[in-house]
Amino acid sequence: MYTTELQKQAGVTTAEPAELLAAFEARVAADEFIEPKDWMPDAYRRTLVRQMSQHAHSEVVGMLPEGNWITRAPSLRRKAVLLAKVQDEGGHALYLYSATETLGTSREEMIDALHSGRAKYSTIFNYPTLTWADIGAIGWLVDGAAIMNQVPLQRTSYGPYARAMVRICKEESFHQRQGYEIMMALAVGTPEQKRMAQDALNRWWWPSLMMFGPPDDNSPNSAQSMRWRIKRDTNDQLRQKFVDVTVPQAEAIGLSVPDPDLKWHEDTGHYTFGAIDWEEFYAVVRGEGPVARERMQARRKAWDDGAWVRDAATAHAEKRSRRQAA
Ligand code: FAQ
Repeated sequence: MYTTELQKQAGVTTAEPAELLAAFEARVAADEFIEPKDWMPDAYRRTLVRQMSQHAHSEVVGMLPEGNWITRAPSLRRKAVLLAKVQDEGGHALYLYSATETLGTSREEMIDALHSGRAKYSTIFNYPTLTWADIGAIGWLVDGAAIMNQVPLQRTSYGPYARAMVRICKEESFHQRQGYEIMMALAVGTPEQKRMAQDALNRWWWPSLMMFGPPDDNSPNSAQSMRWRIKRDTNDQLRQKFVDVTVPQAEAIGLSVPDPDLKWHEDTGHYTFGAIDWEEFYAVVRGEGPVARERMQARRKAWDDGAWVRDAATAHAEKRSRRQAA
């Protein structure tokens, strides 16, 4: 009764009641949301904690490359917009950490996994931001890729994750537009500004395509995550959509995508594109990205510097609950 074919397929290692598993699978297949107090297989919970916490870490580490440019934004308007965007990313991390906590993993455990190098975050944030045009490229391409991946996650099977995504997607869409607007302004600026915009596109294009993860035939988690409707599209499907949408945007502002093999196919309505350097991707995943060490040092320092705030908040909460009890 306990070890069934269904359990094996689901990657369930501990004995879990077949009836519960079948009811869970049926709910997922009927597109019902699974909620925190509902029964779920251990492997489903683990997969969610892995993906959601990595997603949260990406948001928080993702504040660093852009935060670096707040003091150097070229005008007050640009500074205010960038400040708001970076704060939004911090907010996204908070919704995602909170949603992950509903699965029984504390924020401290997640942060510890990030700081000790056990947890991943998106490879894209291990590349440096060299010029102001990089801020445009990040908004346009990185937030653009993030939206492509996150719009389907509004229908992911875990309720708290799906609901967090609704607000995140609204904000990401503003981020994408502000980035594209920076690129538009540079593209019609001086020859030097246009060169900067093209240089940023050249450096961020391929890492943005890598954000979607390894190709489907080399993506160990995809099949199960698709079956459980945690992921609604595969890595390659989303990457293709991103290329199809983004190439015309580059053309519209007179920039060229740095891929000599890029080709439009009228019959399929899709582009084909050149080979992605997966060696580079795996090296960055292993922590060998150009600024990976710097990123982790900055996160650890922020955590240590914030210790007094956490201590003060805990002391305040204790004082309040003692007062309420009295
Ligand atoms: N970087 O089997 P799969 C943003 C890992 S948010 C690093 O295909 P899965 C907002 C993967 O974890 C950007 N590692 O894995 C923003 C797995 O390792 P594991 C983040 C990667 O989970 C914008 C292994 O490779 N978005 O940008 C990457 O089914 C601007 C095998 O891969 C999300 O996290 C990568 N790029 O699919 C903020 C969205 N790709 O864990 C600031 C939610 C793969 O087994 C500024 N996540 N790996 O040890 C997802 O949709 C999925 O987790 C994927 C990967 C698609 C990222």
